Amino acid sequence: MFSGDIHLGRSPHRLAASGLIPADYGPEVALIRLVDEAIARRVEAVVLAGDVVDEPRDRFEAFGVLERAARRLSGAGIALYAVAGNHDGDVLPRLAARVEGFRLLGAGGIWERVAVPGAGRVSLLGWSFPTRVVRESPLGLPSLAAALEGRAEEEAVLGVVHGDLDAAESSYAPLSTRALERVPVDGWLLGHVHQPGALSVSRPVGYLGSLVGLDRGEPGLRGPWLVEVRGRGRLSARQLALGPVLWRPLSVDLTGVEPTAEALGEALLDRLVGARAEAPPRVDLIACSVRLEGSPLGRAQPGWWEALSPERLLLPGRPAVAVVAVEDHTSTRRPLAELARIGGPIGVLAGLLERLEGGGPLPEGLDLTLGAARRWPRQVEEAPLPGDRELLLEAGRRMLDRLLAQLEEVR
Ligand SMILES: [Mn+2]
Repeated sequence: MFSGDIHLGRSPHRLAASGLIPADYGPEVALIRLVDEAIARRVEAVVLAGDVVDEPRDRFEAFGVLERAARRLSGAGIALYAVAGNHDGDVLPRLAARVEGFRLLGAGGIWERVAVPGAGRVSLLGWSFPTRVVRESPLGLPSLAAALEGRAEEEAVLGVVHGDLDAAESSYAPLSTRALERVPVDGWLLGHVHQPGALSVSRPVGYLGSLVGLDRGEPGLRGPWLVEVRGRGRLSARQLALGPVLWRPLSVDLTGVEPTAEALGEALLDRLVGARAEAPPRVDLIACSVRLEGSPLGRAQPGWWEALSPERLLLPGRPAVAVVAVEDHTSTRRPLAELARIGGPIGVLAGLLERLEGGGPLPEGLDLTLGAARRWPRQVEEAPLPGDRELLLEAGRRMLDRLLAQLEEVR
């Protein structure tokens, strides 16, 4: 059983505003579930693909959690392996030395191959971050070929490494898909990016994803991957949706709805009940990021929905459903062409948006600003952002609505 980034020590703290206890839905709970499942399924090994620990200051919590996990697994005859990532390049090797039964692969940045006990002819090929920053691809290291020497003809090898796929300039162990594919192994299971890749293929090369979504930037199902090896080149991988919280975007169309807290409450309740009905069985909480869309009746003041406070937007039950964020993307939906004829700032902006919507070129000089916006803040490095055009259109639409509201106020 394989897990991507766990980030022990991090907490989905946003849930506190909903009156929930964040730790109930965090990495520790997710890891306990993984161990339960590994024992129930009698797997041979549990393998963690780096960023097991969020920060060195989290060593105390991580030590306790990993010690317990290792003890339970070894009691069931299951081996526990890990590679270190950019977050825990310093701390994980030290913890591995302290925790009995916790085996670090590729310590010190030197590739290593180990046979998995009890798994027939299956071995793991791993590499660990020796420091928190690695600018060269670990696939260029001479220890890679050395680690593969002496491999038996019928031996299946699974590669496990933490790194940045197809990002040559990355400071976090850049790895190219092509170079990974050239290594004669049966698959690569990677840590780093929190969005899981498509690994349910005969020769998987991609990210395992976070073990549990840590914030709303990680929507969708999360959990460990069950990898079965029936022989060389005969692999199957499937994800087990064990994450206690499911972060999900939820759009609510307010077209034709009065812009009052009352009417919004009703529309929201409908959608939350619907989201609960679609929940997978092991999810305890659905944390929704609501996006208000459409054209409500009449003119609403910016922020009118704030009358609904987060601690009231919680549907208890199993799973519980919480609204953790609301973004107002409702629009006047007056045709841009009509607004463009108004003149002044509204006309200029509407004209620009019209050209953008029509597929026209992005305005010059904006690429630098957008580049900066993408690199900052660090917390979103692992979450996908919308495209440049979409970002601009969203911001422009919002600005246009504000300008129109101001115009109305003046009148
Ligand atoms: Mn990472």
